[in-house]
Amino acid sequence: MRFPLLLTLQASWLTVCQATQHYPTTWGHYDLCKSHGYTDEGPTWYYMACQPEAADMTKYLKVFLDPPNITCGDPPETYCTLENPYMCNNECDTATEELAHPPELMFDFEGRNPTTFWQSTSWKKYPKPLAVNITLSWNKTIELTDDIVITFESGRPEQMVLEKSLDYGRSWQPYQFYATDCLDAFTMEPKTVKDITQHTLLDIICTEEYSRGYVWKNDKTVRFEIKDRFALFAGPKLHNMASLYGQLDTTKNLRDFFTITDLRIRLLRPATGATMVDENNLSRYFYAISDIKVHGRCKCNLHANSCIYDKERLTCECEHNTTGPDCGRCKRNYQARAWSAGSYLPIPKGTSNICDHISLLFLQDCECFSHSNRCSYLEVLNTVICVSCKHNTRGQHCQLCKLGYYRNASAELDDENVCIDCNCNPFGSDTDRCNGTGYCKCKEGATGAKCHECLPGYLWDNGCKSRVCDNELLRCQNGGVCVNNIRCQCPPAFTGLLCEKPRCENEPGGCGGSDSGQASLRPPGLILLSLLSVLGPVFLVEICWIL
Ligand SMILES: [Ca+2]
Repeated sequence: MRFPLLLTLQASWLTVCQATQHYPTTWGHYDLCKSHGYTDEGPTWYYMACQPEAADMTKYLKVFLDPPNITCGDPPETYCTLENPYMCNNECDTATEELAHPPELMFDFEGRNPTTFWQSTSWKKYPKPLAVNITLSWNKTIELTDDIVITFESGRPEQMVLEKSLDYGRSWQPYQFYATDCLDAFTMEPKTVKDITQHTLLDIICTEEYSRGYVWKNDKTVRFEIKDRFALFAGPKLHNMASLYGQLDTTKNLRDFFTITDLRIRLLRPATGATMVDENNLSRYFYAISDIKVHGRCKCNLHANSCIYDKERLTCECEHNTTGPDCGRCKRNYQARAWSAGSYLPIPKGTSNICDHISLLFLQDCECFSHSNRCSYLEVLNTVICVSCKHNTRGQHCQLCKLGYYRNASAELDDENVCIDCNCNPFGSDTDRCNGTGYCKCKEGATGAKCHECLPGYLWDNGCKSRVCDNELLRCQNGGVCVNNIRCQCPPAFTGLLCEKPRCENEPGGCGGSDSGQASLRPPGLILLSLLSVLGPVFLVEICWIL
């Protein structure tokens, strides 16, 4: 069963090889996202940078006019020609299909005679400007691949701006200014695309090339020259696309320059011919556009070779484990490394920069020093962390000690005993945490590594208290009286901090003598108990030892 499958795979690989040979080898065609191949371990995929083919993008746009009622024909109007004010046979009427000029006619199939075109109302409100914005929206990032060509049915406008948006119409930047007199209209020096160099490619110019009046009646088009700009890098006949692709790859500004989500044609002043505006015949002045050409391709960040139009929306068919309308992020569980766009380089197949499954990352980065065998992927940080660290460890790699534990300097990181309990005395220390050498932070009066002892002048009572004695608590033993809470004034027969010791103990012969008689006053066990209640359990060991 396996053998025929391999043959099929091999056959398709051969087809792929043959297919790619049709294209020039000097620059990539980027039409394949992956192909089958073989390694010593068996069949495998090879991934390549890929992009959809360039296409006529006007099929996928939505057009908006501003003002919305600027299209002619409601009410019906008759227009005169610019050249001859007495030739008035151009009728516009939205109610009659043959006489209507809706915006769609800018994008229908051309080649018919007569042409079909959109037309505006005439300049009835002169001298108020006749301004129209025509917005073309794709709701998708598009990379332009050819000149934008606008064909006017009437005279070309005397002032116009072509603008682009890269953020779905939120902000706009000019692409090019067009005027019969650039200085007068936009206070810009007139230039042509020929004045642009590699270094000034991103400069926005004003051109007078496309605004000459009716003398050039056959000049009907207004262009935005994409190919001339490409040629600055790729040579006059675009024979060196590798150079262009290399530039596009490395210069984000350049790439963005040719990328749009929307275009806006701002018609600011219609053609008026060589003369002054004839106020008695304003129906000579209007805009009419028969065709708009926009060629480009879906921007898929070199992660897709096709783009589908579904439910009036363009979407890249993402490969390389990417997703999103522009393949702009890695698919869930494929974020083993940060997303990046594919690259045209090296020519001819580029680099796919595919998104890897995070299990690959797990293998590489799930290092928990034997304190855990489980990792989890944190999308926000694009990193892998150990889960459920044991042996009182914590941290991304279980390389730190839990709070309340400190690092055992003599143990390796993967030792079960790498973290030691701080064991801070809960009464004597501020927190249960200690420093790197096991020392706890003590409260006032307490001391010792674990804060389990008292400084001189302090007495242990669930922590170190500055008072030595207290009459209410009757700390002073055997009838002693507490003086200013700092010392016990003992009756003559007793001594010690709390008068707990019969004085006879210090005398020669001890308390065995008949004159001492102190032992009968309190049984030693009772003394011990009271002592314990004062000194706390910390001294228990020493006391037991004394006993
Ligand atoms: Ca048309």
